Amino acid sequence: APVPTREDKFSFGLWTVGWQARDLFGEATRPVMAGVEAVHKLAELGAYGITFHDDDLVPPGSTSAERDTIISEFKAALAETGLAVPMVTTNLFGDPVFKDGGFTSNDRAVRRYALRKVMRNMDLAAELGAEIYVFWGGREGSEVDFAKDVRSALDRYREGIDMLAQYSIDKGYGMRFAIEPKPNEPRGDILLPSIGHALAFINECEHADMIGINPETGHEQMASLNYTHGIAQALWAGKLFHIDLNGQKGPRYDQDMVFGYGDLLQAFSTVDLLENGGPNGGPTYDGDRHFDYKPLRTESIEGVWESALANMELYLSLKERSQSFRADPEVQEALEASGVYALAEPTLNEGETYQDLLDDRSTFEDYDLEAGRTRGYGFARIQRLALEHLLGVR
Ligand code: GLT
Ligand code: MN
Ligand code: MN
Ligand code: MN
Repeated sequence: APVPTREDKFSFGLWTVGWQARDLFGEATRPVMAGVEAVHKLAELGAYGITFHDDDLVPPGSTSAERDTIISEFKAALAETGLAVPMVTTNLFGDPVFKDGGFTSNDRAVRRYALRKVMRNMDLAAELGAEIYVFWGGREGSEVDFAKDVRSALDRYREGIDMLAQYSIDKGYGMRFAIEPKPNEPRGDILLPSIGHALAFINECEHADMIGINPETGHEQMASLNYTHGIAQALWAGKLFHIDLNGQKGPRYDQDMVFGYGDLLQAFSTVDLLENGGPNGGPTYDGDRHFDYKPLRTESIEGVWESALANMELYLSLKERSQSFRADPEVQEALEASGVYALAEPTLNEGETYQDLLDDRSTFEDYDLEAGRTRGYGFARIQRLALEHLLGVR
């Protein structure tokens, strides 16, 4: 299998490899992992970066002296290994105080506390050189429709994001924000449930230019949405600021499996898009390839590192397969024959007006409708070739 290196820009949340596997039905099956241990082991496996929530790194309730010690040891480990901190985020979901949300809690004092918690952690993020700050509003939502005024909640959400954006600007942090959508869990319904909702929300923000999204594979797939299509639209809008890769088997609870374990074919098209930018090229994603997964609860620490490696290896394998797919002359010919490249051609000629179109009898009056109706597109061939490349049987 291909060996991950720093240049591949893989990163992991401290909460992923550090997950103690406490779930809804059972206690933790693994001990606490210190940030320093994660840094060393991830660097050893070939990762580029580590990310964290404030509370992953510094356990809630720590004194400020303890906090300082943890941070300085963490920094020393980063310096020793060369691991980067490309992204940082806030835990606005674990503490019972956030049971009705952070920025959108019905309780104003909670909302003000949430903003302070973020600002404090943004200071640390800036100190560690993080350029991306993620907002996953897992508790922003409701179970009871009548108990949450969604329009006011969105006003408060925007107010919070706008204020924090101003904070980053005034402090000279130069951060870019990335909002992470999720349809449900832990709330019955979460605000900004999909990529599309998040993109529409961003357009209403004051500093929209510095706000993008952090879409997670499984979160879109929980809603039966096509993740590759979603990130393609985010790229198209210039909003793919960060990414959470993992695996999910269709619409069920958030599984957070290793990348590729779930809809492998879609993982293939995702990697193809991220690495090749689509058939006609175009802008693609150049940030860290961040894995947000949970090592299986059945595993001891060996299984944790096994699964961390699996994420990176699978990504690299799919990258190789996507390169062979794109380089295959038969694939190129099939894409050509199917009009995949030709879709990049504007529908109207340069300078052509609707009047010109109306005057062009070949487009309607003389159009060979029957030919359009009966033609085949040849997508079946592309489907077969893609599968063959994915399986490595070509
Ligand atoms: C939490 C969530 C993830 C988010 C993390 C960032 S926390 O684990 O399920 O999808 O990316 O807050
Ligand atoms: Mn998830
Ligand atoms: Mn998660
Ligand atoms: Mn995530």
